[in-house]
Amino acid sequence: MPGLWDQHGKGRATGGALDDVFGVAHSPNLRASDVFQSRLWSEVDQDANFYYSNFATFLTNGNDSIMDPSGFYKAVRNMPVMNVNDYGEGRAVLMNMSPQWYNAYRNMSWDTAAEKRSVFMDFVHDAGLDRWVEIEGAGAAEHGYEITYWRQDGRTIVMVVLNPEDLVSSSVVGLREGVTPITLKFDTPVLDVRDERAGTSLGDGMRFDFDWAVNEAVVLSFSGDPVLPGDANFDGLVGLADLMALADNYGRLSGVSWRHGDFTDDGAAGLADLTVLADNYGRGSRHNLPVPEPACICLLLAGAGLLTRRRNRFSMSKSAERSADIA
Ligand SMILES: [Ca+2]
Repeated sequence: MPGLWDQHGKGRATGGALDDVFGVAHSPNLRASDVFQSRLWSEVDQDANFYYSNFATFLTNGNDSIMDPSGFYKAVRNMPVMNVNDYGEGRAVLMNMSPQWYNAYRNMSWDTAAEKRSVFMDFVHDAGLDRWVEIEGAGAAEHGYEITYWRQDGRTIVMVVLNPEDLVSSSVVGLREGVTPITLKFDTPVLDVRDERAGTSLGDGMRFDFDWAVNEAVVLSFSGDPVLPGDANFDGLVGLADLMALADNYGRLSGVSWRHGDFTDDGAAGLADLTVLADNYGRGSRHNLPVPEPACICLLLAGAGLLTRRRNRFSMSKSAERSADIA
């Protein structure tokens, strides 16, 4: 639960609020000497070390930070870098990555906050994982927010939090405050969305607007999982009905929605959308599909054939013509 943790337990006589969840113990008597050297607020002497060329020298020059056996530098020396704790019916994983933020600064220098985030996200993407929800156009605020989710009783619950420290002003003490209008954008539609804080229904869609009090969390939920790419009619399958929806709108350059076959969210229906559908054709409950998977390509070719016939009646886009040529 990023952003919810009193990270050093300083505000509570009994330690961190989630210590029992993570199976660790924050000391309420933490002193500067327990965090690297003597500079509690900054953890390392940034002024003395900023021009060092890599994070290893940055974290050790003029400091006495120690490296965990995993290779990560430790901020709080009596805390583990990582701890896995069975809790209730689940498993809580502590990742104490605070010093790694300085690694990002080493790599990215004075570039924008969003670019600094790429120091982490590039590895995530390389591992084959892509975000399915993000704050659209967050800009410089991007590095500070986290989105997490879990599933419960057939619904997916999504929580958006901000790194609560005030990193904008010269002081890092206290919570960042204010209300920021944001748009949460999903890669594919989500259905029966509820704002769990306001208790209001938000319907179906890919974008949802919130006035986010940044020292609180945005909490929403939706039914099941996000809609499959290419599932135009929201029935949990990617099949012939979806191909027909796209075929009926193929070549339209504006005003096209997901249900019309715009799977790339650009307002048009064309070859890129057909590619998304082809890549996902047959996903869902396979035994319910009208045809076995080997017929998939034939169906797509038949769909392209429909498009060719439509060309005689409507002005088609170049991408549609290309598709017909390929077919
Ligand atoms: Ca479908």
